[in-house]
Amino acid sequence: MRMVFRWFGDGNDPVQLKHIKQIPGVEGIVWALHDVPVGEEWPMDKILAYKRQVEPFGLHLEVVESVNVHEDIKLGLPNRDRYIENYKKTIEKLALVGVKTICYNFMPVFDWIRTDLFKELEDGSTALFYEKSKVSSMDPDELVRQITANPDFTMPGWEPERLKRLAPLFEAYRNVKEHDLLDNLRYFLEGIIPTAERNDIKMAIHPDDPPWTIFGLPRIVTGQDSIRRILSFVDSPYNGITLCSGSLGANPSNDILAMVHEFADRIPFAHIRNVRVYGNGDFIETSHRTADGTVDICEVVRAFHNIGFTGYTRPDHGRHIWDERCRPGYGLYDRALGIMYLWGVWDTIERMKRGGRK
Ligand code: DNO
Repeated sequence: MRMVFRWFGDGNDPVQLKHIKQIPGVEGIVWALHDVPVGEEWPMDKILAYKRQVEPFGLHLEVVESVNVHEDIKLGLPNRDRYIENYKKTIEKLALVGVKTICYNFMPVFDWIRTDLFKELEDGSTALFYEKSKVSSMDPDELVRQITANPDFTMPGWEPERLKRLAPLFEAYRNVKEHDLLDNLRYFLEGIIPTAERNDIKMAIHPDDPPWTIFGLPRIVTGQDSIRRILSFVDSPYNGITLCSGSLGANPSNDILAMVHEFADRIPFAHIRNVRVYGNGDFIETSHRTADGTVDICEVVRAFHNIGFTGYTRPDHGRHIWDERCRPGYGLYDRALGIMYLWGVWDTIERMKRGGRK
């Protein structure tokens, strides 16, 4: 298990590299050029500038999250070939600075969604929360009407830029069904995986978050069967997944341990965090501790240990604790605590396997 930590870059993230460096066992950051518009080729000078900034701290840049996929690719529009070419060029450039894994997602229109970014937990900390009925009761047409009529309309986790394009995007997806989206993902993978292979970069698709259909939009990375299908589209170790215990764990019928075992040689990257799922389908992101949530983090770590996992791991999200002001879900303190929990479990398993010796 190689521990890494997501960092959004100077000016974008109050967390500092010198503090990340002090978390035990963290060897690199998970990064992206957040200011490059989706679909465009990443400029080499910006990639190199990022590298120059991070490397003095002794942290590597081997994991990128995310090189986002243009909607024209997801929609299968004629323009997609141009965007796929740009994607390939970005892969080639990232290889030049030592990137080994690229995390991406294939969710239409939205990335992750929550209904409250600062929901209070019993201990006074706050965390990302999803109220299922709030989202499922929202009719997509009504949503688009509200957004069009009210430029200030927003929901947590939605960037204003994305919202501006929302109405036309919803329209574009009106006739796109799950099998279309799958076909478009297959086309994308057939286009990029040979480049990833040549450049020794493992592609790691992130599960949909939450892992079910929202606002009538198709979602295709939701559980074991769908992941198996996607991995079969291009049968190469370079076509892999980001196994995210929190995203998949929001649906308690997902068997995360079975997935770790089944997809063992196709997981270049793991996001390990806990989530507490309520009976009505709502969920909140708790501390990493097994006792605090629905996902058995000890067993997840044990499963990774059992498969001899040598991929990258990040603690994913954390709560907001100790009055920290940070990006929602991405504070320093709780993610650092999460890392120590993960190491604690990992090191204990390791020691037990060696018969108690250091
Ligand atoms: C949430 C993250 C996701 C993830 C992308 C991967 O904080 O786990 O935004 O980065 O879906 O492309």
